[in-house]
Parts: sequence; C-alpha cells; structure tokens
Amino acid sequence: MGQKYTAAHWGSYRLAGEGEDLSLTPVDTDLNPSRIGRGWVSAMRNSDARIARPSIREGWLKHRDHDRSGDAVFREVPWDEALDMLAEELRRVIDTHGNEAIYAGSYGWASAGRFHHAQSQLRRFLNGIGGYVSSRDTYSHAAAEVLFPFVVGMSLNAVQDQTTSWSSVAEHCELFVAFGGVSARTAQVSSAGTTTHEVETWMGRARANGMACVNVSPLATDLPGAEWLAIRPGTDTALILALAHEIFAAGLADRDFLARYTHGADRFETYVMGTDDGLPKTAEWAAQICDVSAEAIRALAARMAKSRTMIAVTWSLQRADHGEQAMWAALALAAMLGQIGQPGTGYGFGYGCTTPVGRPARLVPWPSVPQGQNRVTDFIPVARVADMLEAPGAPYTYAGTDRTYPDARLVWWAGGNPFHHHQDLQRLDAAWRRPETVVVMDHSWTATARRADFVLPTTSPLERDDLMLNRRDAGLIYMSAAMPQFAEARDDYAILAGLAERMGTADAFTKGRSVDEWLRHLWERCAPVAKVAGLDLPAFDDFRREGMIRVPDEEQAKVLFADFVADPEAHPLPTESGKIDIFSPKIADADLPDCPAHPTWLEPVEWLGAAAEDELHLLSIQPDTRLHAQLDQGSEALASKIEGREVCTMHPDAAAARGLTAGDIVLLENARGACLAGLALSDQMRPDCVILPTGAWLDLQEIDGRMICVSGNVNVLTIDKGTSGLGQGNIAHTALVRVRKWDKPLPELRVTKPPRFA
Ligand SMILES: Nc1nc2c(c(=O)[nH]1)N[C@H]1C(S)=C(S)[C@@H](COP(=O)(O)OP(=O)(O)OC[C@H]3O[C@@H](n4cnc5c(=O)[nH]c(N)nc54)[C@H](O)[C@@H]3O)O[C@H]1N2
Ligand SMILES: Nc1nc2c(c(=O)[nH]1)N[C@H]1C(S)=C(S)[C@@H](COP(=O)(O)OP(=O)(O)OC[C@H]3O[C@@H](n4cnc5c(=O)[nH]c(N)nc54)[C@H](O)[C@@H]3O)O[C@H]1N2
Ligand SMILES: [Mo]
Repeated sequence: MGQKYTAAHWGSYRLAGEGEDLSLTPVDTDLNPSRIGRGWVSAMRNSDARIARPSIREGWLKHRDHDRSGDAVFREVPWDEALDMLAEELRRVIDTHGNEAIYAGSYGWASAGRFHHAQSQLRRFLNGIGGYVSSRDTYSHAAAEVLFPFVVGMSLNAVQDQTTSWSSVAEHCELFVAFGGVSARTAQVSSAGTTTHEVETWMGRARANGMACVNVSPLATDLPGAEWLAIRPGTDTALILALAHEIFAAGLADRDFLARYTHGADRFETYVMGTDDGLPKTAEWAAQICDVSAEAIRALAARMAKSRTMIAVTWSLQRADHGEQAMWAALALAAMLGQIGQPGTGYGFGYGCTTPVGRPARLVPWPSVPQGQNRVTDFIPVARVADMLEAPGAPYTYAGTDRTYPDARLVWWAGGNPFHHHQDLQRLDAAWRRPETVVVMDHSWTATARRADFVLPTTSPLERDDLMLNRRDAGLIYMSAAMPQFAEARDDYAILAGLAERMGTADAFTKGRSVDEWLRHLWERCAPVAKVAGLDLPAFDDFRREGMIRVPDEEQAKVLFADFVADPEAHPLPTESGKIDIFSPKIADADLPDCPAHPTWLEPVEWLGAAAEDELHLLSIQPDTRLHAQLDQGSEALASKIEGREVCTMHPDAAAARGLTAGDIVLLENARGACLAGLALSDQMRPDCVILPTGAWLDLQEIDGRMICVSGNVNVLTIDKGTSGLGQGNIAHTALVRVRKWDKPLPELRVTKPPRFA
C-alpha cells in the first residue's frame, strides 16, 4: 500500500479521503508545519474566486479598447474559440511588431511542482514561436542579485548555496546581530516546496547553547526574546557605519583581515572617519538618524568586536530606497571583525527569510522543463514594468549598463500577480492600459486576471500530478491530484499545447508526451544527477507509490567564504581584486549618484527623519496567513480579517493619538493612494510605524471622487522607484502614510465575487 502526497511552497502533505472528506496532514518530517496550508483546500474550492471558463474582456472583443479597469465585463467563450482568437492575435503582434513586442517576464511564485511550473511552460511555448522580452532578478532581492556579483564576484544564488549552516551557528556563534530579525513568519515558505520547517528549532538550539541575539528592527516580533534595538526603518546603513566608526576608533578593526581579504577598506575608512567629507560617522551622528542611542551603538560595537559574532541581514533591508547600501555596509562591518569564513560567524544574508537559508542542502541539480532558447535578448529589471509600459524607448541604467525600454504591445502573465506584487498600483493600473493585449493564466480571479483581455483558467496544483524537486530541500515528493479539475480549467501545459498546435509548433512543444510521460521523462533525468550525489532513486512507479523520499543533507556544515579565507591565493573571489570589494571600481565607473562606490548613507526618498508629525512609516511585511496574495480567498486568511478587510497594526500610543481603538476600520493614505484596513494594536513595535501585510486582493473603488482600495492592498501606498540605478530593485519598504478613522459607510467588497459577465 502506498501513500499519496502533495506539496506547496509552504509545506508537504499526506492526502486522505476524497470530496468533502479530503484532508491534508503535514508530513512527519515537518517539525513545525506552517499555518498557511490550512487555507489551501478552501481557497481552491472557493467557486466565487475560481475562473470557470475561458473569458475574454467584452471591451476588447467589441472595440479592442484598452479599458482594463478592475471591474471590466467579460464574456465566457468555449476553449477552441479562445485559443483560435489568441493564436490569431499572437500572429498579428509578431507579424506587425516582432517578438520584441511580447513582454512575458511573468514574474511570480506559481506552483511548487516542477512540471506544471507556469513560467517554465510559458517560456518554453514562447521560445518555440520566436521568443519574448523577459525580466531579470526578483521582487525578493533584486538589489542583492545585482550587487553581489560586483562586490564578491558571486551570484546571490551562489552566496545562498554557501550560507553558513544553522548547525555551525548554533555551535559557534556567541552574538547573533539580526538586522530585520529572524522571523518564524517568513520562514514558513520555501520557493519550490519544502518537507520541513526548522528555523525555530535551530534558533532554539543556538540560544540553549548560550548565543545572545540582538534584533535590530522596528518590530520586536521579528525575533521574540532577543534584545531589541528599535531602529527607525530605512536607516540601518547609518547604524552600521557608526558601528564601523566605533570599531575603527577603538582600534578594534582586524587590519590583517582587511588587508588580506578586502579591497578598498582604506577608502571606506576615510569616509567612515570623516577624513574626506569632514563628517565622522560617530555614534552620536547615527543616533540622530536611527533613533538608537549613542550609548547603545557604542556598547554594541564593543560587544561585536569581542564576541564571536554573526551579522545577519534580512532581504527586507534591500527592498528599500538605496537597498544596496545596508547589505553592503554589513558585509564591510563583518570584514572589519575578521570573522568571515570562520564557523558560525561572519556574514549572513537571508536567515529566516525563507525555510532553506542556512540548510546544508545537497543541492542536487534536479532537472526542470527545458525552456529552449529565447531569440529575443532584451529584458527589463523585473520591478521596472510600469516604467517600461509608460515610456517605451526611455533610457535607464542597470548593473552598470545603459539601456532603453522595449515597446511592449502584448503582455502575458502566467503564475504571477503584478497587481499584488508591484508598487504604486494606481500607477500600474494606468500604465497597464497602454499595451494592445493582455493575457493572464491563473486559476483564480486575481486583480491581475480582472485586468486581462484573455483570461485562461488553469487547474490548481491540488488538481494534478506533479513532482516536487527542490534542490534546497531534504525530500522529493510525488504530488498526487487531491481533487477533480475545477469546471473547465486546464493545465497550463494543455492550454499552451493547444496554442502551439495553432501556431504550428505542437511537436516541438509537447514532444508528443502526455503529462504522465513528461513526469516519467523528468524522473528519468533525475537518476543520473542523483547518482553523482551518491543517491539511488527508485523507479518511477515505486516513487509514485511511496510518494516521498528523503535526500539527506550534507554531513558537513557549510561556512560562507571558507575556502577563500582559508587560502585566498588558491581560492580568490571572482572579483577583479580577487577579494571582497569594500570599494568597487566597477561601481565607481558606473558613476551613479544613488549608488556610490563604497557603502554610504544616503537619505531615502521618504523616511521618518523627514516626515510630518502625523506621518507613520509603513511596513508592508509578508503575510502570516498566506503566501503573498495566494490563498487570500481561503479560510485561514479570511478568518484573520476585520469585517473582511486586511488588518493593520499600530502601537497603542499612536492609535490613542488618533482616537482609534482596536477593531476600528481605518483609512491609510498618502499622495499615491488610499486603502481601508481593520485595526489591531501591539506594543511590540515602534510607535511611529504601521504594519500592513501584503496580499489583500486589490479592490479599487471610487468613493467620493477618489480611488480607494476597500480590501486593504498595501501596494496602493508604496513607491514605484528603483533601489538605485545599479540594482533597480523595488523599494516596497520605503513609504510614509497617514492613518485616520473611516467614518463613512463600509463599502462592499467586489473582489471576493466573480467579475461581471456579458
Ligand atoms: N509592498 C510590498 N510588496 C511586495 C513585497 C513586499 O515586501 N512589500 N514583496 C515582494 C516579493 S518578495 C514577492 S516574491 C512578490 C510576490 O508576488 P507574486 O509571486 O506575483 O505573488 P503570488 O500571490 O504568489 O502570485 C502567484 C500567482 O500564481 C498563481 N498560480 C498558482 N499556481 C498556478 C498555476 O499552476 N498556474 C498558473 N497559471 N498560475 C498559478 C496564483 O494563483 C497567484 O495569482 O511580491 C512583492 N511585493
Ligand atoms: N508567511 C509568509 N512567509 C513568506 C512569504 C509570504 O508571503 N508569507 N514570502 C516569502 C518571500 S517571497 C520573501 S522574498 C521573504 C521576504 O523576507 P523578508 O524580506 O525578511 O520579509 P519582510 O516581512 O518583508 O521583512 C522582515 C522584517 O524586516 C523588518 N524591516 C522592514 N524594514 C526594515 C528596515 O529598514 N530595517 C530593519 N532593520 N528592519 C526592517 C520588518 O520589521 C519585517 O518584519 O519572505 C518569504 N516568506
Ligand atoms: Mo519574494
């Protein structure tokens, strides 16, 4: 007797029962299952949210208009008609404007299954018909993806693969200084799926072993039980510079390490000590900026210098204006302590941001769906999508190069939700009306699907067999379908195969394989890579019957930059200097006002240091109850809301000053937009901040002449701007808002119901 399983980015589950009796039980290997999974089945059964049939926007059908407002009217059509029309439209766009006019970056988290990965399927299909403009980097950590190759010569991926293991931290680290904390909330998920959640277990072990933790964060809850330095958001660079100043001034910098392993530390020191600009970056200087006392800064500097210290930086720090600087400054500081490359200490990027960071995974390069070759070489930095739509041909800089935006006539999204993930959504809402055609493939009526011309309903991951093959996880899962396909939904693969047939590329796209044959084919390709890693895999049918197999982690703990530090001549870093660039000549060449050539404090475009009395800093953190906007329509997220609205959290003093009490409906607003939210209170945060997690489904409604998101989508408030001319990452965490009581009638939610149909 076998066992059936399925998997998602938030966990892996044993399946039992069918229909109303279906149950998902977290796998036994999961020490600390995520709450997100509790809302999965109900979300996929939410028939108001699911897309039942191919739908075409009435305005596109009738007049080819671009009026993609969130409450457009759709017409349901049979699959054949939808695919015929889309194929014809594709041919028209390609014939008239070329494949360069198709933007299909399609960023997003889609499903954890390897075969039915929407983006992989879409890219494979589009590459087969001549290619598309793609996107680079991620919303998670674009600034880091661009910066690391400049300063350590390695990709972010490579840095993450080498990250010092939790076991090494637990054994050797005395002082863990966590910028942005280490949060069990974010550690719930792992891109491409997980069979375990172990971050809290490791932190528990480390603390039992005597490791002290300092949580440098606006929220105490980012690392409960730690010493809390309640920093003003957006000012970590200034704090780190002051720590560096104190360490230089006290003669505690590891000069040998700086000389042997870094390049340009002298330039950095000149800046930190103020020798060049007459402004020493002292503890007093930073205290004014960060709202952390000079005594606390000095005490922390002394303690860091005499302890075995890990400097950990969350990804959130670089999703902010000048996001490159803080993570780079932290690296420079770690270099000054001279503990990089030693067990359990040094520098870490992303501990707790997702489950696998710090796991000594085997990193077996499991196969994926081959995507083919893209003949279009143009791309955009992923978060610059509204810039591109607004101004084709406009110049911009990226990673030290000068570029121009392409002219996107057809926009295609599968497995992502830009009207969740992008900033300043009203700006995107306007820019989104420029292309001639928008295609969206999703299983649910997301805010993005509602703004498409062609809406193609896909099956959900619970409705199909697939393989979870995540090289950062310790298990492989055969995902079995848990429920029947919803209405007329089709797999992304089947939809694209139907289009490929119409475009004359069916054989190349499908290779004549059914889904089952593709899964077998991928599994066959797993065997050789497993063998190299010393693993023997069962035959496909045995794997399917057993459902789950273990891929034991490396026995040896990893230590970031260990080889380089052990022997910098034999293992130089792939930078020009062969060392860690604290001063980067290439960034100097790029000559960017917003990304100087060594870590530098630059004032963010919005911050509390230049705010009006009644403004609060907005923390648009990841949601506890769901993955981004996924499962917002499920029971777990819905149960957490106040009168159906997303919950924002304020300090009791900040609430009292505005006459607000817990449970109130409030309006958050700034020059970019406004949204409603229900109010909760917590004293575990800075009084000048307000938390509104991401992921409420955008529901823009005109109320008294003004557009308000009545469900609480935070991205109507955020700023759409690059981190700098280098990274061009998003700056989601840089924004100010005002909050006041909503005293008008509570508008009904529209986004929880299906759109209007002709
Ligand atoms: N203000 C603010 N904004 C942020 C952030 C922040 O911190 N603050 N964080 C950013 C970050 S780090 C990220 S990664 C992004 C996340 O942004 P996204 O990844 O775009 O968000 P998701 O809601 O996960 O979108 C995935 C979509 O894929 C769909 N999907 C799932 N399975 C399938 C499938 O099999 N086929 C198809 N076709 N579709 C499927 C889901 O229904 C969902 O609509 O958000 C970013 N936005
Ligand atoms: N439950 C759940 N977990 C998730 C996700 C999800 O959707 N749901 N999404 C996943 C994804 S795609 C990603 S990329 C990661 C992101 O992981 P992170 O980037 O770490 O997540 P955030 O929640 O945006 O931010 C973490 C904390 O940073 C703090 N912070 C914000 N600004 C500042 C600042 O200026 N200085 C300091 N010191 N701290 C600051 C906030 O208090 C916040 O709680 O999360 C992943 N984990
Ligand atoms: Mo992310």
